[in-house]
Amino acid sequence: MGDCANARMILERPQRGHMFIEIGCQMKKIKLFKGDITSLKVDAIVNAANTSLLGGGGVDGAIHRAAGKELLAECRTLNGCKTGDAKITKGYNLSAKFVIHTVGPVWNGGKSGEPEKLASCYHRSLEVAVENSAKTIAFPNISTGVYGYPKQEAAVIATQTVTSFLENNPEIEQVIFCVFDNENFEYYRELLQNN
Ligand code: AR6
Repeated sequence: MGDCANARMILERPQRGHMFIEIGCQMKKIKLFKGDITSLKVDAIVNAANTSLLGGGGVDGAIHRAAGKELLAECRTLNGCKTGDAKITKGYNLSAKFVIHTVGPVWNGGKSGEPEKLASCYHRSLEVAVENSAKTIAFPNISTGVYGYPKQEAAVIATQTVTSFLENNPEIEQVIFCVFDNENFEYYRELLQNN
């Protein structure tokens, strides 16, 4: 973990139910945002997809709806994606230039490599971002919806993996953790303030 001894939190005025929290970790490179990831103006948003990459519910459905049909057309050319890996497309009608599609593990009790696969999602997504010169990236809480990963354990893996990647890859300027529910919001706020 980096030197986040000076961590501080700035609560910005919530707008239309959205809330940004700025944490003084990693030279303020990490932010917490509560709301819809498709509303974010960043270089890349990450999609919690499935191995087909052909769309689904949850955040995947929201991203495909907001990006438009061209996103699905490009996804069809990618031949799917393995769990823990990530592939990139354009963002089409989104404000984000790119969508990085990653496939989280389905929770199966935790002894089937789920933590390593979830960490790999965050790590590979950031590697793909660097390869494509994306400097600002927003992540949803991968696997914590339909795939059933316990939210607190997932938040620990997400924050640790991103923090350690940022330590070694200064070209990434900002990572936004986009939470959608209060439970995840509280877990992330706690973790980001205390690390
Ligand atoms: N913006 C940000 N976060 C969202 C949004 C949104 N618009 N909508 C939902 N979330 P899930 P998974 C949060 O189920 O668990 C799909 O069908 C949601 O509250 O979207 O990785 C795929 O095609 C939760 O915290 O993804 C796969 O089949 C988080 O996003 C499967 O679901 C992830 O929930 C993947 O399951």
